[in-house]
Amino acid sequence: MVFAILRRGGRFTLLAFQLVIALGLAAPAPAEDGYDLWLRYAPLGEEARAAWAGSFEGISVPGPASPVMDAAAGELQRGLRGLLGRDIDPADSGADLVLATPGRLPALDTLDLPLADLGEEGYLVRRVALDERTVTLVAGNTDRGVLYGVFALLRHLGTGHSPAALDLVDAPSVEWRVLNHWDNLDRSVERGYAGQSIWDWWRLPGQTEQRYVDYARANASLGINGTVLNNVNASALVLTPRYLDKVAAIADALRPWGLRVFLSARFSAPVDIGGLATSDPLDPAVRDWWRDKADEIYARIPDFGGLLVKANSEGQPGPREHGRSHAEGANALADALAPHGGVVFWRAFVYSDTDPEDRVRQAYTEFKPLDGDFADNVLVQVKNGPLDFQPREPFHPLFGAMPETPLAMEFQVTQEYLGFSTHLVYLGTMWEEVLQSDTHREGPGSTVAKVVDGRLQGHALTGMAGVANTGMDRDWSGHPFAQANWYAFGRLAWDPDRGAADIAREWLAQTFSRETAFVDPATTLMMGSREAAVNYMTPLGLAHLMGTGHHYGPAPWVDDLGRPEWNPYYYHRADTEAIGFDRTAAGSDAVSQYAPPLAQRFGSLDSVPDEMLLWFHRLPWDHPVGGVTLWEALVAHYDLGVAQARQMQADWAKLSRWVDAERHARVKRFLDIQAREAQWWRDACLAYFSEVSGRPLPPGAEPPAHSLEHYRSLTFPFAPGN
Ligand code: GCW
Repeated sequence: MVFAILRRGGRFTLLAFQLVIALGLAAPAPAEDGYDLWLRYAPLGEEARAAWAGSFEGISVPGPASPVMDAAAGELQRGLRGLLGRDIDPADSGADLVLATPGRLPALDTLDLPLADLGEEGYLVRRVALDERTVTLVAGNTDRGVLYGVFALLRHLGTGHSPAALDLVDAPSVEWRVLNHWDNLDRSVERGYAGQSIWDWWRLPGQTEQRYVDYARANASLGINGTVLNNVNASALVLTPRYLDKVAAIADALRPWGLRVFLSARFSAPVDIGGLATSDPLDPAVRDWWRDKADEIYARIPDFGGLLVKANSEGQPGPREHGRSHAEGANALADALAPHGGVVFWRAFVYSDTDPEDRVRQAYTEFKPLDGDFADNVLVQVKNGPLDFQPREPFHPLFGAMPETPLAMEFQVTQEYLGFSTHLVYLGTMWEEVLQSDTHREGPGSTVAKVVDGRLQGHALTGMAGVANTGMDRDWSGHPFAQANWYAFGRLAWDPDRGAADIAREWLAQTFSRETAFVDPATTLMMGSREAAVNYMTPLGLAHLMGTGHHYGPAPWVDDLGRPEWNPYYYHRADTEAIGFDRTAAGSDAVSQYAPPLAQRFGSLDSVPDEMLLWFHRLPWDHPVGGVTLWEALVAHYDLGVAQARQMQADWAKLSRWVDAERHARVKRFLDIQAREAQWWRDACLAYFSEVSGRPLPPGAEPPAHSLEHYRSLTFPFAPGN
């Protein structure tokens, strides 16, 4: 009964609350399905509401109507309605909440505001005196700046901050903050674990969905300003007129939220859909074709962002077939986009299927000599590590090593190698670790973050890309906590120096509950989750032990595939003597691709961090690690990973009173799967390493639940995302 009243809200809510408190019960949160993400705008408590009483009586937007300002004002009304429980009037004048740019409200110039430092997308939210009244001003130099300011204001309230602290001034450090969808035109999603693609290509352009708008709102709330709609393993069809009409319809839906559309381009498109005999980037007909194509795109989408290209990688066509370099390939497209202000993101994720060089060295070998050869509107997009989105890798050695070229960061939000959307793995910590790594390229303190945001080497064109984890699942990302990775990506793209813990707290407060008694332990749970996954999957610098193709579960034994680097065995090389990949000068010498202080640190057994040990070194099983043998240390790490996964179950169980029953139960079931799979990972890997090393498990260690044959026999047809 009490619950029914609560759900109905309105006047009975207070009464019901009092009743609940009187009875000493905790009020259960109403059922939620996760669709609203972190934009739930759950009601503030009475005290917090009271603190905001007298503010926000009406919204005024001086100047002409615009889609972005309409979006901003509408979101503000929606948010304040949820948070404060009252409807805020849209009013032309007399309102105490003013959304403005200097162009819209010339009086701003008299207020001595730091607008000059805010660029096109920065914002300022502050109490100011205007026309002899005190108002809350949300200002930017453009409507988009104001939109981001509105979301900052709502975040301020939504995370429980007080009016006294309301002075928000911020601008993005990175110019292009972009999601990459690996979504195919048939709505399958490569490495997608949250259902079909949200882009309903078949029904477009006639039918656009509310989901597109809600997707754009979510991105805008984080400051994400671009989205690449289709997979980098691209079909050239997306560049045909029929599909460009569909793309234009999506662009129209996203535009009011400051989100610009990009496409992945297949390098051979001039042949595939253009009827040309070649796609040689230096061929004049090919260059004309790309120019015409750009004109055709911009005629439909005047603010089109540009093109993303995966070339000469994993079977994709590229300039190499024509004897041209990646720079020559990128520049052909860049020249076509330049007159329209478009950019090219050219991926550095290349490794050849004919090259015997250590796979993790190949991108650097190929791209480093091209520094300075790329056109001004090209960003080279580099994955965070030199292999492929592993639970842990060192940062990619290209960061800092191409001073003449803007390098965009590519993170993978979707959890291809991290338990799909079944495991709770907060990636904020991983990304913080990468961004705060010191490249030492321009002396100490030359962090990857400073390379990416252009500070270190003086680039204005900058970018960060995140491979999206969205799909048609009601909660967008498949796992309630997978939403946190989308959130963290957006916040780090805006400011690569933000801390992962802060971001986790912010997300938790808006997504579940603002109570410290919830946020503190839940933050601890999130912050430890990635290390847990490293421990139960690939500890001590191991990598790529996942099942081939689908990347689900352990398969370190695979060693019989056509190409060496397709095999997990390639990465660990375990035998009776030793385990690990020798990347020192005595081995593949991948260490030499890092700046000298790091090459030395990683290359020497005295200084290499344990987390990177077997990434850089091949070592005998008895090698001492922290007072025990390497074999014992490996077993201990796997055991720790399992213990950590179990601890997450226990910790989450304690938080039920703060979370609605639906989402709490869903997370619980996922954590149960995760704990079982952690055990599976541990057992399968230890069974295998025990056999190849010829070493029994150390005394006291729990024997694997099954034989190695059992683990080897498991197959996973229809694993998602493959
Ligand atoms: O991580 C690997 C994936 C491929 C992906 C590729 C890439 C889109 O296994 O599915 O292809 O990287 O980043 O291009």
